Amino acid sequence: MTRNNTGKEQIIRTICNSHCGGNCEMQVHVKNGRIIRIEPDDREGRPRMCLRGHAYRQRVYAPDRILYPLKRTGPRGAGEFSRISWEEALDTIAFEMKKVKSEYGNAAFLHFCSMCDPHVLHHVGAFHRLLCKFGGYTAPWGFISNEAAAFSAGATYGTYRRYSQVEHDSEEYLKAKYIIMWSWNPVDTEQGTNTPWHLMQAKEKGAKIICVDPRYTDSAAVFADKWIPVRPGTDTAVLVAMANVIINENLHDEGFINSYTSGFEKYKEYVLGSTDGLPKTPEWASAISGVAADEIKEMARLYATEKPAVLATSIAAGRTAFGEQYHRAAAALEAITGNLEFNDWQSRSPKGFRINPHPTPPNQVEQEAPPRWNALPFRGKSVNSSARVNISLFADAILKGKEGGYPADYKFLWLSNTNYLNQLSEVNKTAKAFERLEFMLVTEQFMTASARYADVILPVCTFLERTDIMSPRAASIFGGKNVVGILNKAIEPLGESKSQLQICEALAPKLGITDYGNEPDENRVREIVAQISEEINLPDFETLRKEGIHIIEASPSSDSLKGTHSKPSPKPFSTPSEKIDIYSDVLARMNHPQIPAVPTYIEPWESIHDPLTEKYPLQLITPHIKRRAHSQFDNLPWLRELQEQRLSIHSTDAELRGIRHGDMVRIYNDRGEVRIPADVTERIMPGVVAIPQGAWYTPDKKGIDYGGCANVLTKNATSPGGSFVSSTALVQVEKEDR
Ligand SMILES: Nc1nc2c(c(=O)[nH]1)N[C@H]1C(S)=C(S)[C@@H](COP(=O)(O)OP(=O)(O)OC[C@H]3O[C@@H](n4cnc5c(=O)[nH]c(N)nc54)[C@H](O)[C@@H]3O)O[C@H]1N2
Ligand SMILES: Nc1nc2c(c(=O)[nH]1)N[C@H]1C(S)=C(S)[C@@H](COP(=O)(O)OP(=O)(O)OC[C@H]3O[C@@H](n4cnc5c(=O)[nH]c(N)nc54)[C@H](O)[C@@H]3O)O[C@H]1N2
Ligand SMILES: [Mo]
Repeated sequence: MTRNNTGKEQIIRTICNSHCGGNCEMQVHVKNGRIIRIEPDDREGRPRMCLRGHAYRQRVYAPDRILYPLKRTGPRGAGEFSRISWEEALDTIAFEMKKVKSEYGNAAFLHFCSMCDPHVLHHVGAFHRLLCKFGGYTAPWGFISNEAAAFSAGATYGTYRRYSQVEHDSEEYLKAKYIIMWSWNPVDTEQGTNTPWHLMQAKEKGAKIICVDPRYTDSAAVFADKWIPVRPGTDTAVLVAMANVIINENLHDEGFINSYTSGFEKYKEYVLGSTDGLPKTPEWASAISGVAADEIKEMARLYATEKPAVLATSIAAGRTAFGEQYHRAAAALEAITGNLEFNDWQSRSPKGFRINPHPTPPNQVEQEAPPRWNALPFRGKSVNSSARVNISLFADAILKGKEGGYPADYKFLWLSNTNYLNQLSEVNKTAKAFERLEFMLVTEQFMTASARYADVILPVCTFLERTDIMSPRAASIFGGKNVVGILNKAIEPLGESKSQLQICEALAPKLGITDYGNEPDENRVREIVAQISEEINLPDFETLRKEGIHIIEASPSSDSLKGTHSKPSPKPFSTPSEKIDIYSDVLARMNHPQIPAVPTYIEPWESIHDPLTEKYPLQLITPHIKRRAHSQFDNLPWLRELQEQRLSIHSTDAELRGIRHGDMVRIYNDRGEVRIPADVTERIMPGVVAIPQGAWYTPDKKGIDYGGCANVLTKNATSPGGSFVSSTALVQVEKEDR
């Protein structure tokens, strides 16, 4: 695995995990220190890397890659920078950090690190350790992707591990007679690399597949027997009405309910309307959601009787106004029909394989703070700390600080592996927040919308230019088995770019930290392998690094939980009742009208009944797109060629506005304006429009975005449980008047 310049071609194995739901083995062909080709793994049953993985070579050698430290020379956001030395960059950062620390204290530092290449060495842990050694910082809480699902799983099962109900094993799909794909489009939106393959096998074996989505997605086209369009944000009503049909027709599974759930009677009262006088009938849900009552009845009956049935509810519908209710209602439906598999979800968690590469002191900023009001007891103490800021509200926190009820005034922002100006809601508001900061540091590979606001940008290398380890984790692609993998370095870092860990190692002494350490990546990875080997059987390091992803065959805790619809071990749930809490005491104690104890439909803000519809009559959703991982890869010509950034709009809505296929349109609301071409189609329901999330915010002088960044239009608000809300926004669309 040594790198040389002898002109011989070498194949180096690594794992691509660039912030999608995949983990794909890569064979990187290197000649004379340059990547000449990237191929997928070709072994039977192994994950096949996608178009983005194939195009990674273009990303590494992109002409717009940032290869040197940069200092801002123009106003924030203008993108005017000049090259500086590492020495100057580190001195500047250290000076500003010390100043902010002495003037405002450590809580004034905000640091965020997202999920790209989320491995052990070059990820959040490296920054966290540095900042904790520096006296602490304000960290975020809340998963951007799925906080609603995590909140629901916490309340319902007492764990946040089974946070998404697409986390089913391939075996479950292969056995299923009936599969509901709800808010789930795995053909485009990666959720486990081999998932579409397993779904195809399920279909070939005769499973009936239904797709519930406002869009007729590629997944609906390929897999589904039926597409059921639903109004965004109204899924809970449909799920509750399905429970109504099931209970009224006595199709629920009494045995399962009695053995494994708690609070069914209270849910039944809500569903049948005995408490509020409003039975949650299919007709009731139909008026809310646009789904025909007969469709709801049929889905309910088939789901309750065509067993085994899988309700695969993905997380986009959870990123709506009251998203946690959608996940709670889905979990309740699964439980009352006994369609819940237990075979995997404890073994899924690689518990016990705690990697502790470096001792890290506690984060002083969080030490004394009490838990936040909506903390769930099953989450870690630091995640529950009221000193943290909800990730989606960080711009609001910068703008309002202590006066606005936040725990501190925020002065210094460090973004690593994230592009939050582009990726969190209300770009124009976030831009204002960035302008207020005393100092902003961004560690990046590209001049993103966020990086344009930085005072200093540090160049980060790609995962192909560093060594790392994928720590033991469960992967649905391997039937829930735990896996471990080595990410081998294929080439030297380009230009003066450095890895995340190298950056922290270089900055530490400038901050007066003498014990951060400084060691080659490979040594650290060897140490970690040795550490894991104490707990589980692993091949030696050299074998492991040649292998790519290593499947850990025997999983210590899985034996007792194997089998088809096997019953769980006596008390697998850490809820107060030690059962599946359909009624949750923990939620009841929060005593908040919008966090009810049983799953409840709550009308979203900016719904079709909002008076705002007079100005902005269309509901905007912002799905993920195949050719990008969020904002990543948007700048690569190979991928741009494949899919244009367009607004999907139904032909009747387009006709009403004189819009023809391909016309440039204005999409706007009070928060901003985007202009991109229209895709006039019948593959989206009337009244709903879609902009694929992640396109690079590219404003003109008036602030009109021609890049197609959906978050110019989304609202900066969280659900009561803390979910990022990216699919609850009203807009108007009209033809661009040139
Ligand atoms: N190619 C690619 N794959 C990715 C990513 C990527 O950026 N690109 N991102 C990865 C990450 S980090 C995440 S979190 C996951 C996200 O995974 P998801 O959240 O599942 O992905 P989305 O594409 O946003 O949404 C899935 C489907 O939900 C539909 N939908 C939107 N709103 C609603 C609603 O209110 N109700 C219903 N029923 N359906 C709705 C959309 O039309 C879409 O077809 O994807 C991962 N995979
Ligand atoms: N409207 C709307 N907005 C959304 C969503 C939505 O559905 N709708 N989805 C949300 C979701 S689920 C998520 S998870 C967030 C994602 O939000 P982000 O995490 O901000 O999105 P990315 O585009 O992945 O940004 C990663 C950035 O890190 C840089 N980077 C720096 N170092 C590295 C590195 O070592 N490796 C890699 N690969 N990149 C590095 C990349 O160049 C890139 O600019 O977006 C959210 N935003
Ligand atoms: Mo995500």
